[in-house]
Amino acid sequence: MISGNTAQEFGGGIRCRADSNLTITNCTITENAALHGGGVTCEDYSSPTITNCILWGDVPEEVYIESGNPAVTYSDVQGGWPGEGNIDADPLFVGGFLGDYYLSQTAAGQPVDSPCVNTGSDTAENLGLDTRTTRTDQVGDAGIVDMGFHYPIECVGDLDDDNDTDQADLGILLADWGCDDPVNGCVGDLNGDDRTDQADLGILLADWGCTN
Ligand SMILES: [Ca+2]
Ligand SMILES: [Ca+2]
Ligand SMILES: [Ca+2]
Ligand SMILES: [Ca+2]
Repeated sequence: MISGNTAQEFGGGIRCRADSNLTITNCTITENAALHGGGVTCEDYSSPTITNCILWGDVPEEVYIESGNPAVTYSDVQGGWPGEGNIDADPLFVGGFLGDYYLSQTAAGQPVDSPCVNTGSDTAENLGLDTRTTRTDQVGDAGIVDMGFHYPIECVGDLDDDNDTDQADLGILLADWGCDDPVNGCVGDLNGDDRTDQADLGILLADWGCTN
């Protein structure tokens, strides 16, 4: 996940220099900015291999070539890029448990499917990404791999960060019951509204027994 970076001159997200032939796989490169190549810049005969990536919303463009020949396939590139499996379509990011760049999917409750779902180069299992997710409901990637970054799957009720949702987490929530603190937040708050109440208890109980 490469986002929110800026560079004064070249390569807001990634700057490839000095014959760099790096491999960039299942990355989301978005909202980066530079004078040239907000997403990726290729200089000094650099030819990165970019696969299953999303390059979207970088300023002023996604890929800038000073010299080199990037091999881009099975990727979503704003403005388009030649290569097998490439698309040029809004990836339809949605916010979720761990960040802002999950992919919209009807199976997870959003109204439409992102064009980046099931459009990668291989199966999620073969790439080791079936244990990670692009879905806001944290169901692991299945079938053909989705383009872009995959978030880790975490227990949403895990308040003490020991990778499970159990009595210890319930104890923390109940000890914080009634907290309402928009300034400092509440340790038992699971839905981000700076209160610890029935809504959070519901989330925790729905996640009861989760381990990862
Ligand atoms: Ca998939
Ligand atoms: Ca826990
Ligand atoms: Ca525990
Ligand atoms: Ca809450």
